[in-house]
Amino acid sequence: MPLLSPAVIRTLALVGHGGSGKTTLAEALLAAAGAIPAMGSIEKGTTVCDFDPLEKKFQHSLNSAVVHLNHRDTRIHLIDTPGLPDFIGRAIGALPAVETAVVVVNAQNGIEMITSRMMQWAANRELCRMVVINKIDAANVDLPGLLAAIQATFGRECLPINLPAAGGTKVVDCFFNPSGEADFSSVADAHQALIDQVVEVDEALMAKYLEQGDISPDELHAPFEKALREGHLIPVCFASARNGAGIAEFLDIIVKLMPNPTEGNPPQFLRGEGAAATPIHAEPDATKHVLAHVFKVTVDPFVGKVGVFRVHQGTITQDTQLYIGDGRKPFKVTHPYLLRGRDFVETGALGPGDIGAVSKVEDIHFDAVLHDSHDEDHIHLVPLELPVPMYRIAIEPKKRGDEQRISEALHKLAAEDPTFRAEHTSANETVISGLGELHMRYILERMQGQYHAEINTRPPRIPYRETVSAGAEGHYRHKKQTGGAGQFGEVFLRIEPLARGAGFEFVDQVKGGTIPGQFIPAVEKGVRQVLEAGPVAGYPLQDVRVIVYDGKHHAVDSKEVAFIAAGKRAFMDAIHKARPIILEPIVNVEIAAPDANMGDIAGDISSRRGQISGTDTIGGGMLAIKGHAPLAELADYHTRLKSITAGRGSFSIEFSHYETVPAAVQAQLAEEHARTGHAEDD
Ligand SMILES: Nc1nc2c(ncn2[C@@H]2O[C@H](COP(=O)(O)OP(=O)(O)OP(=O)(O)O)[C@@H](O)[C@H]2O)c(=O)[nH]1
Ligand SMILES: [Mg+2]
Repeated sequence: MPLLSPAVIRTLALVGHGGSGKTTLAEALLAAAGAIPAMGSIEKGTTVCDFDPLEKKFQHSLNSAVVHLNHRDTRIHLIDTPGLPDFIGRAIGALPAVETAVVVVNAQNGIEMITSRMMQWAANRELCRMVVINKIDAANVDLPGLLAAIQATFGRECLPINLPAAGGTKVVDCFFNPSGEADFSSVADAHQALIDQVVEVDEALMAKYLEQGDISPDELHAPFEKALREGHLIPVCFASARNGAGIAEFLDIIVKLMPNPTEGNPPQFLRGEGAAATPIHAEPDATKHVLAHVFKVTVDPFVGKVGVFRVHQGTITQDTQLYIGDGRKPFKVTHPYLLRGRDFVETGALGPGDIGAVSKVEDIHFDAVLHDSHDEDHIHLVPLELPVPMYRIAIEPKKRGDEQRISEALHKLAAEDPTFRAEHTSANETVISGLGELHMRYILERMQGQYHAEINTRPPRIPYRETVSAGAEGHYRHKKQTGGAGQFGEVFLRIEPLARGAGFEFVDQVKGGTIPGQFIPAVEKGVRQVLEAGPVAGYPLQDVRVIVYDGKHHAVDSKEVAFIAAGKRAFMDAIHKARPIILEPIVNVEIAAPDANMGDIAGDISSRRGQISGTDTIGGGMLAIKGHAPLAELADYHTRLKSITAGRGSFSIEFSHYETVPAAVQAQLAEEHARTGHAEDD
């Protein structure tokens, strides 16, 4: 395949709520364009885009899938994205790869949570947008009502570009057609409304229009693109992926009206970091240096690591050497591929606007910039607004010896998924986090199915700490006489509480060598052993100062071990007298939720020993609610918020500070430790 001009390339992402029919729509478009002999179905697990075994099992897309098809000498790259909230990171991740976001709305369900979110995310990235109302064949749909709701919610710029006709079995064009019969509304009115909207972005054309009364579609092309770019026009079209209504028409709209790579808003890249970063724009020019952005990475057991990218500038051929971000070592492309679901189609060249893939490149990662000149480094995309993974579970291998395999699997899964994280926590466990229960189930199934890692899960431990709330004296004399050589060391120390977050201080105030200088490190070592597990419930001790001020030694029997033991015991002696307490992490919580749920959310947070500190309106009837609460009280918050807000709420937390736990909690933690802690000591 020779290099195509950007003028004959279109890139679109199908986005929208789960079950709206995106994958089926992609299937219908592939079939209508002759790219596949016949449509597969979700129910049979035979679609091009949901090729993963887990997608077939869940009957939902779990990752973005790329297909290309040809229509009227134009190459269309389509990205089918997941609509389930748990997998939304992969849909957001795909937005920088396209000129147009096609928001698919389920005619049966109307506007849903992800519909609104995607309209907003796409607008934030300045993408051209269009709406497809799918499932117009289904029973009990109110299409005029839905169109009105879309206009009321997303603005008057949402204008029908075709209308259902013949009882929803076909659609009639309203842009090129000045008149015709539709099931509702009027083709003539819709035509008029589109022209009025488009000419508004071009004063000269507006004047001509007012004078002549009509304008040819050719003259409207440039202002149409401008209106799309400016968000002044969001075309709405109707379709049924099931009975084929509006599918051929949708292909024509894509080719004739949707922006090619020179007509959209190019994504913003930055050169450099932080405040010093300067914005740069890629130019869709095949002769310039290569600039491509990796928006999807998969690790396939057969083809290895695959990086899927959008070319924004320059040309990639089999001979191109590409650098990954700031990396110094280029790789040779060798096989540039176009994609069709799971199939790789080798191609001669990928130019601006193309979406392609390379395989077996170890260092490639999500959000990487690929370029072909080593002075073009430090370029990255303006960061994506990805949801922060908040659903956390702790994992451990079922079998000893599997640790390495699990750690490798986690690493590979994290490279694929920007909303999945794995960390080793300060409570000394491996915690994985994602966007919800389904997301975690998917990860665990992959761990087991693909990486043969058998694991147990449980709720993550809370990283409690211990400290003291008063000063106290401590003393210990370590004396042992067993057979020949003895052990002797004696330590006097004093402890003082420090401010929250101050950590630990060790002060040597020994005068006159009562503890010889060479043994002070041993005393400190003994003291530090206690820090690892405090006396109340075995949590690390912090915010305490230890001042060693006196002791005794013996010319022959004083040894390092003796002072380690004495330091440790003297410190423990002091802590018991210094009213030890348990501290718990307090986190800042930010919740996005519908206005109407404010009362329930505030009540729920206060029942969790938390507090709301303020709210901001964020549009779309949503509030940003800020507050704080103990981390320990938020273990099931994900589920709770989901039920309070009927799935519309989301939240994020970040560590704020440590505070003393209530006495009842302290007693309970101490009791649990007494019960289980000793088992570990044996
Ligand atoms: N009646 C009718 N059903 C449809 C149509 N399009 C899709 N469906 C059905 O709707 C269900 C969901 O379709 P999908 O294509 O999986 O929806 P999706 O938007 O890809 O869903 P996610 O992958 O979860 O985001 C399936 O059972 C389809 O058969 C349509 O035009 N009419
Ligand atoms: Mg799908």
